[in-house]
Parts: sequence; structure tokens; C-alpha cells
Amino acid sequence: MGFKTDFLWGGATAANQYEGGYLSGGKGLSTLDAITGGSHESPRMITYKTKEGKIERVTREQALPEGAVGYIDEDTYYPSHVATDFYHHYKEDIALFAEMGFKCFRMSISWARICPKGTMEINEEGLDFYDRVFDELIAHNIEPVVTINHFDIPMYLADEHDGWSDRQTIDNFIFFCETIFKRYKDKVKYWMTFNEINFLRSWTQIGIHNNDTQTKYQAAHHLFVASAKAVLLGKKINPDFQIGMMVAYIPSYPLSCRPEDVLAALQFNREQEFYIDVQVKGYYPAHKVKQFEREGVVIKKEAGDDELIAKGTVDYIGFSYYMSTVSTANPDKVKYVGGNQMPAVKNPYLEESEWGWGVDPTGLRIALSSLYDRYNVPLFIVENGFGAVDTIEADGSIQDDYRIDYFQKHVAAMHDAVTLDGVDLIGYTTWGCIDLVSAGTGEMKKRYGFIYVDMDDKGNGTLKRTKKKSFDWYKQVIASNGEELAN
Ligand code: P53
Repeated sequence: MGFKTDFLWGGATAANQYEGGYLSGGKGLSTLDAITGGSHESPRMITYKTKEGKIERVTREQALPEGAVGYIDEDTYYPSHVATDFYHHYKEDIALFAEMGFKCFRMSISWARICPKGTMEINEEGLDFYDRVFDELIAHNIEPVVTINHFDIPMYLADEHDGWSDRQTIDNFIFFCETIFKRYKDKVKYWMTFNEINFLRSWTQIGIHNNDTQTKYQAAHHLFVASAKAVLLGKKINPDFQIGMMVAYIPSYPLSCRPEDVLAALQFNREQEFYIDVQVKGYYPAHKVKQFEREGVVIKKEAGDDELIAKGTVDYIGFSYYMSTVSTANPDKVKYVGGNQMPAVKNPYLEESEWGWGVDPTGLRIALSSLYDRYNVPLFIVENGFGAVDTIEADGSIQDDYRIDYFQKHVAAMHDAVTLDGVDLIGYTTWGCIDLVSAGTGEMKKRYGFIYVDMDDKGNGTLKRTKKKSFDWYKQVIASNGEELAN
């Protein structure tokens, strides 16, 4: 026996990287509408206006001055504005997903499309857009899987409330959740609250200006309370809802068997597992409480927060898996390589993508096993994939055998985790099943899709869709429920 008969095969996307239509149909601005493209060498930049009216830029890792507001510069190209235009191509795209045999499709709802300022005002046209998308999916027997919030926040909330550092953002978010839960309760069953909650990227993602540790962890606490409230509310609205959390899982290996290296790897892994602990076990783990004490981080909690977090635990763990990493107690002694989230120690046993991500299918089996052993709840791989430059051949075809190779190995590792380790895996959605904007670099040329979209890094292109070689390969994988992986 291999994968379950109702295994959720599909693909994954996010509104700000795929949808476009950034001002269409009454949508408000999102923080990500003010972030430029970038590349492997040059970071994406946030454009903002200072209190004094000066236009300036910082990277996502840097703080914005107090009182700064997001700004959109007329001469600058912002990839989210058109992205790959799902907004106008959803029918065509969904038909292609159906042709591949998708059982599910992961997408996110743009908060600023439903609540333009993030406050309690609703934009009916935004709700109507997602109604049409869900209806189209359902007509093709594709189960929608919805990320409630993927990497952004309405710009107004970031600028006027300092995003998630303000406790009131919880209420605004819950209003948004209530609106979409009620509206789509008979169309959507699978939800997850915050995409990659362990990557708390300052202003763009959580709307905070000052990104010191204290502010970040206070914001994280508000995210936890919001997630717990969303779970409890969702279950009231429809007890059949399956509501998960979502984490970027990058398992880390010790560089050597030196106990100090092993401890360094444990500490690396624990930092991401902290977010799972809170949302799955329902409490802050002891090591985090100790770290807060040591570092003078004081989390302001309201009465009842701990109970809420304990009660509002999630149904499943959704996670992204792209790569593994290596930890050492002597970071100065080693070479650092790519990965656009964190500097990583090179693993000599692995090959890397052009963007320095270490390709490690066995790491996926390790991830699945450690997560299942530790939490014992269903797992859902909601992102996995290979970002690469694709070339169009003279005959118009795209021979992406490197992508097929990556997926073959990862699906085989999943198969082992299910059949040999007994992991309860409910689904697999490959990242960027159709080409979209890279979150890390803002590029188009870092492509993940089975479907090519004619669009470049500067925003030129016809947006025409073309099937790559991997399109038929994935179709065969789904048709055989993950048994036939041959190219
Ligand atoms: P891009 C870095 C490391 C692991 C996951 O990433 C990451 C990132 C993003 O910088 O994010 C997820 O586009 C994320 C998606 C993103 C995808 O991985 O940088 O949930 O939004 O596009 C791939 O190649």
C-alpha cells in the first residue's frame, strides 16, 4: 500500500506572487505591493515615505523609521502588481490544473482584497472574485486549500497600527477570517492560518517598523492568539473545517559528531519547531521561556491567552520543504552558501540549485518522520519544488528534466516515509505549479512551474501559458497515485 486513496495531489501558489490585479476590483494596497524585484545578488527593497516626505528604501531585514508609510514609485517596477495575472487567467489556469489531474489547489486570499485597509470594511467585489475561483475549482473537482494569510498585511494596518505589534490587529484579522469562513463555508474545507509563520520578516510580512527581538516575538504572540481564535471560530462556523498551521521546515544536520555541533543543530531545529509546538501542542516550550528570560524579552499577554492557545490547536501541520541545512558551533570556520533566508553551511554531500538551495530528498523523509514522531498529527506538504531557469527550445518546448528529477526523488522519499515509517501524510502541493514571482528574490526567472508563463523580471511578456515537459510527467504521477515516477 502506498499513498491514501484520497491523497490530495496538487499545486500551490500565493496571492501576492501570482494574482496580480493589485488595484483591480476595489483591492487595497498590501505591503508587498511596495516591494521591488531583486536578484540573487541584489535584495528586494521596500519603498517608503518618511514623516518628512522623503522617499527611501530598505531591505526586508532592516527597520523602517517611525512614522514611515509604504510608497509606490511610478518609475519602479513592482512584481506583485501584475505577477502572472491569475486575476484575469483563473479559468484558463484551473482548466490546465484539471488537465494534470489536480485533486486540490492551494492558494491564498489577499486580505487587502477582502478588507482594503485590513479594518472591518468589506469589499464585496473581492469576495465575489474568490467565489468565482472556488466555483471554477469545484466544477473541475479540485478541492480548494486556502492559506488565509501568505506573507503580507494590508498596508494601512502596517502603517497606521504597526501591524502585528498592535493587539488590535488580532480583532481585524478575526473579522477577516469570520467574513471568509462564513462566505466560503460550503466551498472550502482545508484552511491554514499563516504561511511560514517562522519567517517573521518585519514590515512586509507582519507590518512592524522596528524589527528588534522584543517587537518580533510580541507580534508572534499576537499571531498565535489570532491563529487559535481562528481555529475555534472556524470550527463553530463549520465543524468539518480542517484548519492547519504552516511552517517552513528546513531540517538541520550537525556538521560533525562533535557534541557542540549536535547541540547547534538541535537549537536550529528547535527554533522552527517552537512555532509548531505552540500551535500543535498549545503551549510555549520551556526552552523558549528560558530564552525570553535570558534576553529580557517580555511577552505582554492578556488574561485568557494561554487558555486560548491551549484550546485553539490546529488539525494538521502544513509545511514547506525545499532543502536541508547544516549547523556548527564554529560558524566562522566554514564556508557560507546561498539560501535566501539565512546563511547556510555548505553540505558537501548535496548538490545545489542555482540559488544555492541544497537538494536533499532524504531530508524530506527525515522531516516527515521527525515531525510525525514529535507531533502525531496529520502532515501536509504544502510546498516543495525546484527553482530553475527554463529555456524555450527552437520548437517552443521546455525540456525541464532537472525539475522532473527533483520531484521524482522527493515523491519517492515521501513514499518511503508513508510505507516504511507509517507517516500520516494527507497531501502534496508542489510550489508554483504555474510560474510565478519568487518570494525571496522577486524574480520571474527562478521558475517552479509545470506551466511556463511568458513574463520576465522587468514585467515584459505576453502572459501566454505553455506546458513544460514536467506537465505530463506530473499528470502521470497523479494518475498512478504516486506509483509511476519514471520519466
Ligand atoms: P522563492 C525561503 C526559504 C524557504 C521557503 O521561495 C521560502 C523562502 C522564501 O524566501 O518561502 C516559501 O520564491 C514561500 C513561498 C516562496 C517559496 O518558498 O524565494 O512560502 O512564498 O515563493 C519559494 O524561491
